Amino acid sequence: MHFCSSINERCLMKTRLYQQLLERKNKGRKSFAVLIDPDKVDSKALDQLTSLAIRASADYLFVGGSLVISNHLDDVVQHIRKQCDIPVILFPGSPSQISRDADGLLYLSLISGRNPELLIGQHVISAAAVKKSGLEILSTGYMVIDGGAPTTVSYISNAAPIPADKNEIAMCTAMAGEMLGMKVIYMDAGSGAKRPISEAMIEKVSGVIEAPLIVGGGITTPEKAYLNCKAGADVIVIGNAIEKDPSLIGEMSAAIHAVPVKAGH
Ligand code: 1GP
Repeated sequence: MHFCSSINERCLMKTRLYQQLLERKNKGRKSFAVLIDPDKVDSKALDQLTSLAIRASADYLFVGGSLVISNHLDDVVQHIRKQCDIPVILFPGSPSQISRDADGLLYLSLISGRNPELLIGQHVISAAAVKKSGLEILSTGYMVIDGGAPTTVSYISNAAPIPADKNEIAMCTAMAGEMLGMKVIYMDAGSGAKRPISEAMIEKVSGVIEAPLIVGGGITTPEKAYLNCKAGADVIVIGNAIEKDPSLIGEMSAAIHAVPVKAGH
């Protein structure tokens, strides 16, 4: 009894990030999320990334990776918090990747796969800890799309990705996720994908859902980021390209924010 009530006290459902995502979507304002993999940054690299993200007016910092071998997720999140007030959203590869110092958590269910562990199993195991964290929980229909080569996520998830040209499967998967109550849909070609998701698929999927649509995986140029947004992506996530060349943060952000907002806003 005591266990349940202490969890509930901590967790008066927060919705600030979700409301902001919805508001931006309604206005047609596109957002840029810089993905930081805790395994790939030391404090110097982190300082550089955060100062570039501040200068470029990046909207979100996503933190996470498929593996997270190192044990310094909390340190990374706390370090970012000291440097800037850009919202930090966890993008976990496993239930152990939780830090209370973040603002929110993409609570991922791998709806493109048929691995029950990643649809619901691990969620049950970690539910009490996640709820107790006090983080804003963004229930996310996570769809992995074939990016032309096996990526860490496709290997680790042990689930087949949606074929890159099967727009109908992607549409129906996203619709089903939304009808099941997921608040956001994330289409991911996987980190470092050879082929990012096509504009045709993004357009089709965004046309059949009202939930904010996050798109990432293999986006390496500002042009591609811009076209993805024009096709209907609401949030663009970029990790690999920025790891290789952090100065791209400015150009990516400018391209994403250059997409015209809807008339009247
Ligand atoms: C991966 O969507 C993210 O899960 C970002 O991919 O690292 O290829 O930018 P990249």
